[in-house]
Amino acid sequence: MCSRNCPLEADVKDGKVVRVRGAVCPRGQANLDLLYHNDRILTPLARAGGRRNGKFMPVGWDEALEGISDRLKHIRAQYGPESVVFFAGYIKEPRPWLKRLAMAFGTPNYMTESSTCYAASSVAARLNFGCEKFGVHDVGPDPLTRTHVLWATNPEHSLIPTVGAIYDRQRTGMKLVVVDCRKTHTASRADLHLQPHPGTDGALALAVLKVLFEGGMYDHEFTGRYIHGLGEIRAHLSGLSLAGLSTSCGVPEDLIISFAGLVFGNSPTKIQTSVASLLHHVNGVQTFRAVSLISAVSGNLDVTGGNLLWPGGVRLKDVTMTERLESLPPRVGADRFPVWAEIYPEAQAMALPGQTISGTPYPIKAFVGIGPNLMMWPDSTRMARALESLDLVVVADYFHTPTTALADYVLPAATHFERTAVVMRDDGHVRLRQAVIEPLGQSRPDWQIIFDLGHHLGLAETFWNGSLKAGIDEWLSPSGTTYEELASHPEGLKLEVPPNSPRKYLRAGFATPSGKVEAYSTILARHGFEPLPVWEPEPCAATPATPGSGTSVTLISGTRQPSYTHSQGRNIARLRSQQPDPLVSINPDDAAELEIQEDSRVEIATEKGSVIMKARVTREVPRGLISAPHGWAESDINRVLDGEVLDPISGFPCFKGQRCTIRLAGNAQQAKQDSI
Ligand SMILES: Nc1nc2c(c(=O)[nH]1)N[C@H]1C(S)=C(S)[C@@H](COP(=O)(O)OP(=O)(O)OC[C@H]3O[C@@H](n4cnc5c(=O)[nH]c(N)nc54)[C@H](O)[C@@H]3O)O[C@H]1N2
Ligand SMILES: Nc1nc2c(c(=O)[nH]1)N[C@H]1C(S)=C(S)[C@@H](COP(=O)(O)OP(=O)(O)OC[C@H]3O[C@@H](n4cnc5c(=O)[nH]c(N)nc54)[C@H](O)[C@@H]3O)O[C@H]1N2
Ligand code: SF4
Ligand SMILES: [Mo]
Repeated sequence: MCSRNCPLEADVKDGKVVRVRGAVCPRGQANLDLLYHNDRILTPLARAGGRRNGKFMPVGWDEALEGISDRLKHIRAQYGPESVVFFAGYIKEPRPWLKRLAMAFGTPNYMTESSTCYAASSVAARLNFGCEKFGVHDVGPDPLTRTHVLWATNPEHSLIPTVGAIYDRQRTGMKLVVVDCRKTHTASRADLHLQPHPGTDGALALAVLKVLFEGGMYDHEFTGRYIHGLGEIRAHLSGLSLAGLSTSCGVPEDLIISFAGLVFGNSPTKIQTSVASLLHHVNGVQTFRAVSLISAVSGNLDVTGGNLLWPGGVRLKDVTMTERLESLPPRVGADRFPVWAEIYPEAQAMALPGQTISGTPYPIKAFVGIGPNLMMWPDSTRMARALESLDLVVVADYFHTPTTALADYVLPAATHFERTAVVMRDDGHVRLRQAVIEPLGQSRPDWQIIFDLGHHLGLAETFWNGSLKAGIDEWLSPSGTTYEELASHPEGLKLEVPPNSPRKYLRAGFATPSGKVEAYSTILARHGFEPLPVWEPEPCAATPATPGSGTSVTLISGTRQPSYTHSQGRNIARLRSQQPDPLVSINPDDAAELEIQEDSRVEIATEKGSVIMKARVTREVPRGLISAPHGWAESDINRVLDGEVLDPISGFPCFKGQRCTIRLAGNAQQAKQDSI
């Protein structure tokens, strides 16, 4: 049900799944409620009557696919193929096929939810180390790890199956450090909790680097031989004062010094970072670069028990036709985010609403989305307006959502029980997860929707004439296995992958332009950005709210909720009963000043809009900070966020750290006045 792809066992009787075993989290335990939910969309739908009025009529697949492909061809002829966007939401499985469709159709505008998730960490890892991942893969401590750092990630809610191992290791002597601007349950169990203001982790990381260098706590040989820009970064750090950095991030100096001492003195140290919170900032890429340099400087990069760099996984053939990108017009966002465009082979979806509404640098006319959710975008009202303005919107989903309401065609997607996919792990474990039942109603797997669309667009051969098996075989061709072989090994196979051995750089250096770890990024310099991982306060989060200043606070949005995946699951009673309402966390002292109590209805507002949530009064958040969940259709926090506050390097939005006001909501205020 989420991208961890935990193995489950399904008992099937008379074509019906009757029981699921092995689910390790609340969402997994609700699998059957999803599969057999009464509200599932089970036939293709076409908009009926007026424009975007939310009314639909059932149509046959052929009619839907012909209608969609005719309009796509027409739009391509009139405005050029680049005016068509193919988008995938959180779901990962259909992505290679969808990108292939976009490239074969002729548009560079394939984009995904990765425009807000993970990809900016990959951009930072490429800039620093020339590799795809740092700190976000291979989660949890290794057996040799002595200090484990959870940096802006809260696995108790976001990586539930992995958290037990962390506490087990802590019990046997491993030190746990949590860097989180909230005092989470995990933070309260940590040996050290550093609590920076949101968006100031870059200042904290520079402070740690300063202490490491100036205290002689660094790997002299590695830094001397393998860091490009060593002199420049050391000079930059010398010019900063520890006291100043400590004030900027709000972490006391003695804690910063203890942290640096553990990182170096209690090695190997492994840093596990968020793929989201650290990067949901205007300074996200530079922050991530500074954080990951701590590993390189302290002698923990690419060592066992520290941060081994990802050596690459199962060998696969690129079936996405990504090489075509070079000959196609520039992608959405390429002009604004040239570093992203150079490193990450997708369009930047955060630039989509602006370009759609303005029509510059070129018009966008159609959007075909596999599980898209307009509430993913900051300033989601603007994203809704953008979709409304298009000539064609197609959405494949399980359920009706605020996004399907704006669609011309809604296509019924089959769930993971009803579709076959290859599931792979970084260590080379590969399994074919076969459909266990036929798709309900007329629903179809996403891959099939994409292959079928390809067929109707005259690309049948490109899509193996509809054969998933042939597509998977081509994809797997360099891997040493086939669809058939996987099908006969339901438990999966362990394929040969490059070994995750330490110090891989000894052979050929790092795959950066200089061949070294780039503290001074030659790629950033070439694009006119500051090449050192400097920290600058975010324009939206320059200062924490002054205690007692009334209603103006800093907002972090989207900390994960254990029972839900993003916007999903609110319609599943079993999950809804666990988390019935959107709860915004507020410090008791702030709450008292604003006469907000537990469960009070409160209004969170900016000039973009406002939402109502229920208050959760808790010391988990410090004064001046509130934390609100995302993905609630009636209380969509992204309505209040500014969609143009973006990291100039990655295009990632500032979901954490924008300013807003909070107060008792209208009728709660009225009730209070009435009772006076
Ligand atoms: N149950 C559940 N699990 C999920 C998901 C889900 O929707 N539901 N989504 C999955 C996805 S796609 C993702 S990206 C991951 C994300 O999961 P995580 O990486 O764990 O991210 P978050 O829960 O957003 O935030 C983690 C912590 O970061 C802190 N934080 C916020 N801003 C800052 C900051 O500026 N600095 C610091 N130091 N801390 C900060 C928050 O207080 C929070 O406790 O979760 C995945 N797991
Ligand atoms: N304010 C704020 N906003 C955020 C974040 C935040 O922390 N704060 N986090 C960002 C991050 S890290 C992420 S990953 C995104 C989340 O990205 P979203 O794309 O918003 O994620 P979901 O809401 O999980 O899924 C979107 C839709 O996909 C549908 N769906 C699920 N599975 C399938 C499937 O197999 N096939 C099809 N066709 N549809 C399917 C669901 O029903 C849902 O309607 O949100 C981002 N937005
Ligand atoms: S973590 Fe939970 S929702 Fe995700 S795959 Fe595992 S059981 Fe399913
Ligand atoms: Mo994410």
